[in-house]
Amino acid sequence: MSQQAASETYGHYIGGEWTEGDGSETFASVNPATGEEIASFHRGTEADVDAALAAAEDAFEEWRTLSYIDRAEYLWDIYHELRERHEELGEIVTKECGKEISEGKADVTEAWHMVEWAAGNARHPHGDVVPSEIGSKDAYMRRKPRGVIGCITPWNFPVAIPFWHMAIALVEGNVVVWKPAEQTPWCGQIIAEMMEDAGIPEGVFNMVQGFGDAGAAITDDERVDTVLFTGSAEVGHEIAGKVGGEPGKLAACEMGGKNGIVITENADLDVAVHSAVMSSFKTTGQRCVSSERLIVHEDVYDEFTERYVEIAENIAVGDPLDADTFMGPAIEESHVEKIRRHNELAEKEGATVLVDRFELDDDEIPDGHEDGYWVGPFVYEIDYDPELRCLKEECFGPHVALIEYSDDVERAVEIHNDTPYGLAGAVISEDYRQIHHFRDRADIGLAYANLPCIGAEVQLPFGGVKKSGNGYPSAREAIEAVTERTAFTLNNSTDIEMAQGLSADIKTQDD
Ligand code: UN1
Repeated sequence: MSQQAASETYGHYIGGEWTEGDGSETFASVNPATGEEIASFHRGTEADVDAALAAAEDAFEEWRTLSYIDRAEYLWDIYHELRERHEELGEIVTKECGKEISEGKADVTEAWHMVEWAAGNARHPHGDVVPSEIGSKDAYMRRKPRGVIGCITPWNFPVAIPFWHMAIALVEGNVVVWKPAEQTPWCGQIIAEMMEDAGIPEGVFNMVQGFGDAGAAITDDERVDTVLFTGSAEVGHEIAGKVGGEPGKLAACEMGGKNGIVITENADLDVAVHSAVMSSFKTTGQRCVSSERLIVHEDVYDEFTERYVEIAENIAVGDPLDADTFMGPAIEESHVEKIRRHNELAEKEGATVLVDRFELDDDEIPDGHEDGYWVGPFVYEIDYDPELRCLKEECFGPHVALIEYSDDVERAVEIHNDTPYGLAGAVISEDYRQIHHFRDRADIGLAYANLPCIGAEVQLPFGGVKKSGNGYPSAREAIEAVTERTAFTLNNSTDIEMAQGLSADIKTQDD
């Protein structure tokens, strides 16, 4: 499928074949900036997932016997295609999920970075040579693929995150059954076409389009060895809970955050305002790393607030295909309603609203985009109180609390850590001691200093603590979730000699 979506209804990719699947229902991909339908897709059923898992299982034996480097060759083709089609695919991302065009293109760039990392890593060492207590023994840590990997990916990075999961899983010798987000099936279709174009052997990669029921059919099936999930905390915890009860099965879940930025009395306020605006409003606040809490020292609070509010009042919300836009629409109508509920909750809990552009004026909505899912910034100040739900619950929108603090950075970090989440955060300060305190004591997986808390590069571990994730961050560490380690020991002698001083003498009754 090219950039011109066609009128046919697209299907699933199972066992190397395109299929309409077993169900009769279809669903549409909708452009959130216009409300227009882009294309129609068959909705996957349990039977479709069953067929995909069977195809994957059949393909595993042959795929795992290829060398790492041969498997990576398929991925290099995809790497080149992603680069060659950068502009076109960036526009598709923007049309399907509403991120402004530089973000649409960055999504594709992040995808090829991950493919490059995973395919390049095929030529890097994959285990360790480990010393033995016994001179005649060689000990190694070796890896082998786990088998069938179920991948469930979100709409907000519809090209990048599928490759976070699948590039690594495939190069490591696993087979994949993938369900793209129901909001971004067009990106799913294109990625599946790329896998087909690259000649990935049949059954090694399978895609089932659909909703949560298809996702649950993947995660619940005993043929799945690892579930890789990126998405909402509700779904992620359900998956982690269920899979945790199944011996031998693993779930690596990356979920949301209630991310905070600490702006100390020693902050450079240009850096602070720039970082905060980027963190709260890029992607219309719909990154799992977006910041919804700004924790600002009383000495700089008034100046920071004035400058931040001035930008929030004027930030360009509009057509995401227009290069002058900073914020596109929300993903769907129900998400606009969710953002409304969070804004209302903050007001109910005593917030002083400083910017309320939730309902944009008619003249702010570009022509022809009246049916888009528009929201603007909502900024409020509120006194810190550990009981406040608005400071703890993730909105996933341009919904930002300003919290003033006194005292030292220790106090700011205490407030910062008072959420059930722990994904990303930043400190803005010119004082290295404050920076290091934040680095060491903020309960998060991704910590930044004098930067926005978004925009991680793929070669870093990406993942959170507490409610944000269960410890299998992307890139190198994701390999842990899709491989088994074997401790392999070889005796080079004909004598058997044991470690720990354990006797190897066999004694009989005659001794
Ligand atoms: C997400 O927020 O859902 O760090 C993923 C970033 C991106 C990935 C974000 N590289 O902002």
